[in-house]
Amino acid sequence: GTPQKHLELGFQFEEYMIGKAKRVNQALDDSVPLRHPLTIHEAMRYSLLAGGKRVRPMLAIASCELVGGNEEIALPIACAVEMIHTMSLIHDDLPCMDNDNLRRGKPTNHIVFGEETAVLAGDALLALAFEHVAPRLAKVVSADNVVRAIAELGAAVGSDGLVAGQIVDIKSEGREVNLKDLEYIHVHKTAKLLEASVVCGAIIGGGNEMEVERLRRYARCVGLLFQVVDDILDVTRTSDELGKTAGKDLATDKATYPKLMGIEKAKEFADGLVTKAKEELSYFDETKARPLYHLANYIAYRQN
Ligand code: GRG
Repeated sequence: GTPQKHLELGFQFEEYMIGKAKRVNQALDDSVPLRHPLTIHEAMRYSLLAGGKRVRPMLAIASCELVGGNEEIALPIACAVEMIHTMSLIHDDLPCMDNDNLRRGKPTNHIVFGEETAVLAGDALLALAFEHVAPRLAKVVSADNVVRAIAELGAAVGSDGLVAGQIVDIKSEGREVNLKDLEYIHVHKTAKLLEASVVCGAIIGGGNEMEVERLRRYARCVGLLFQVVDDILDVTRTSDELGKTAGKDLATDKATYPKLMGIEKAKEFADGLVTKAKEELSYFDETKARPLYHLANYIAYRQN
């Protein structure tokens, strides 16, 4: 079906997203009270509350709701994945990594607070993610499922997850990157945490093995899709802005999908991924699966 069809059925995706984002932002705000030592908590709050899209929390909540859970029980895991995401952005922006001055339209953490504090703010947010989630989950699900969710989160971060993607990305700088390398980087840097968000949501919501597995496959497609679309947007955005046919990425060394397969093939690849993601959802009740269906569309057709 088309997005319109779902709207006709009375589901307002934008309202859904705005409502969830509000709830998540409030919970994140509460999760790091300003206290001694002031600098570190200011630095953590600065990046955590800098206004990201909150895609990962929304995936966690929607997945939890799909298998029978609710927003309330998904909130701790929703916060945890955003804390992890934020810390990865802080570290990614550091001078020793990407050396970026701007993030989410604001000066990066190390620009505002200095490098030492930015490193520590990232470390503290990573630790907080686990500290925050464990006791709260233990109140609503079995100890077994708490352990499963926490292991899933850990795996998404570590040397088979985000860190793997980042190290391969860094080490491939200045070298020729083929499609297989590029996919490895994106699956690890981006898809793993999206996958953990969805899977943890499903575990907390009480999903059975088959449901968790379907949702994992949905998330893998959406995760890769996220990056392919990002690459495409980089090209179209820049060429729109400059009124040129070639975008920024085509001019730099960084490997991207449009660069390696051409813009048309990259768009076809993205279409295939969104179709596959939706196929995984077809196993679930159509009405209940609407938020995840729309989230896949949102990721596929977003403009930023
Ligand atoms: C995780 C221990 C640990 C260290 C960090 C730096 C690093 C290792 C990994 C890099 C991970 C990274 C920056 C991946 C890119 C992820 C990505 C797609 C970011 C953009 O996400 P959006 O569009 O951003 O959801 P907003 O700002 O909306 O939240």
